[in-house]
Amino acid sequence: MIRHDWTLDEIRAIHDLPLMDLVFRAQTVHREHFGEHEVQLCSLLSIKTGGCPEDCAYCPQAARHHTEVKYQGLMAVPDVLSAARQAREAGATRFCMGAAWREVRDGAQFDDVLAMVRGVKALGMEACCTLGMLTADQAQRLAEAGLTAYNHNLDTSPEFYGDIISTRTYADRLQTLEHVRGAGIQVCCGGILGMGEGVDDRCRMLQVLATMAKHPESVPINALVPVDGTPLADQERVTTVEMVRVIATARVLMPASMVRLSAGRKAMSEEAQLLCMMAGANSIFFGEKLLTTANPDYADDMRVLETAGIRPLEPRVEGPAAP
Ligand code: SAM
Ligand code: DTB
Ligand code: SF4
Repeated sequence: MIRHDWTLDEIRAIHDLPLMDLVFRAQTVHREHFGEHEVQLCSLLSIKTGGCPEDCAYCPQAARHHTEVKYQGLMAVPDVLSAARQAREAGATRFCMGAAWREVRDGAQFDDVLAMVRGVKALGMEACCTLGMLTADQAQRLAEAGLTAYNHNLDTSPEFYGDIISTRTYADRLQTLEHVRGAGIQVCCGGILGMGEGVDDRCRMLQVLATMAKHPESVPINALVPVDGTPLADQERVTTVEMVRVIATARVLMPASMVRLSAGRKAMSEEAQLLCMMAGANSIFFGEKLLTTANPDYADDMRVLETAGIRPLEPRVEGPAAP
């Protein structure tokens, strides 16, 4: 049964269960909805990098943070599609394109992004974008281009949000998510752990997600990658158990959603990553880079999955099969 009325107390009680009970419960729910030992491999590409006017405290791409990220304007459509083709050959079934924009603006650049979406879909992959805020009309145009999902994270609880971002509000975020939903595009929405938030903030964020009229189909859980030059550069890393608790809780609350173990894997041991998968994570980003920061080696990832008997998810989207 999928519930949409979780209270904060209920969520906190699940989160705080003894770890064995929590992981057992999450595993049980996971097996009811995802029978196979499968993990979806997604590939991420930064199609426009750096120079962002927003002030997200975690982000190396904010212009006001002096980081090593180099500005790069919107990539050309053929270059993006050749990266997508390579990702498909390496086993990705979903290709996610990220742009360091505050919001989408209509014009030639957005038209290019629509062409990228059409091209990725034509390769037989799921297409996902994260481009900042969207209007209802822009969401509609992305839907018409065939976009599978739109990523727009809440990042944290409504209460802690103001400590992290001041240039746009929680309500702005929720509105973009409504536009995505309204256009019939799948919602990909999650957050980041390790920004100095409390356990209640983590549970509150999960509550906002799990009480939506329709749960996000995709819930990325990122561990903060602290980047020099950002205000969060010196944050302590989250522990494995903290990650596992949030992933397991997300799995219990949103049984049918893909829970994605997203940023931060590079700093996690293989065993820690496998524990996250046992707790309900069923997708990872693979490839040497996330948007601007490092990700584990491809060969290492494949070895870990293979030794654990975890299979990469087969493509499910119609379109030409991978060679
Ligand atoms: N500019 C768009 C936006 O913010 O909606 C899209 C790109 S933005 C980089 C996508 C997401 O990446 C953010 O919402 C945040 O959750 C995640 N992210 C960014 N920097 C991160 C970091 N240093 N560690 C973990 N996650 C991060
Ligand atoms: C998400 O939640 N995590 C991805 C994806 N959505 C776009 C991004 C992670 C970015 C990590 C920092 C970087 O590499 O710049
Ligand atoms: Fe800009 Fe997105 Fe980074 Fe915020 S997270 S600074 S909106 S690129």
